[in-house]
Amino acid sequence: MAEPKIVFERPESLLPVPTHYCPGCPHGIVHRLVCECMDEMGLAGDAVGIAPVGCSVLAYNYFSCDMIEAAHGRAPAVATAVKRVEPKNLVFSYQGDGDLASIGMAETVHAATRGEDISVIFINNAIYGMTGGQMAPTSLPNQVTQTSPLRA
Ligand SMILES: Cc1ncc(C[n+]2csc(CCOP(=O)(O)OP(=O)(O)O)c2C)c(N)n1
Repeated sequence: MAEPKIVFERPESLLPVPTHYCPGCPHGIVHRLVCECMDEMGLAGDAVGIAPVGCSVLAYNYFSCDMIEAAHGRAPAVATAVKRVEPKNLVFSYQGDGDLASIGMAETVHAATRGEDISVIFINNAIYGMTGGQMAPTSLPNQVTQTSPLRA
């Protein structure tokens, strides 16, 4: 009889620990996708990730590569510094929309304008998740959130 073919495995660079995310949260799925890419490209040993403030603040517990925690919204600035010191490393930030597009918009826009050679993983769930679902700059017109409960 033919050996069963394995079609679903945990990526090597995704640590084998349970996450703290709520059921159905996309952070775990995106962690997996990032790790699949790092594995495919053979870059996990040379990667440095920057974790944000937000629900994925503990992302450093799940990636097997080196990780640094940044203050709220400041991940692109930290990533810029790491990349300039270690240009051969893959340097990526992992940020929610509150972190990236609200408090950290200046760092995001300026890193992009400077053309920094970093990767930014942007997780847009259209609200501030960690603090309870408040309206974010990315919330959609008429979106009901904890701080905008009435539709216009
Ligand atoms: C300087 C500062 N301001 C505000 C907060 C409160 N705070 C913590 S997480 C967060 C929003 C995070 O939302 P988002 O980046 O969209 O990530 P999510 O939790 O939805 O994954 C805020 C406002 C903080 N920790 N530090």
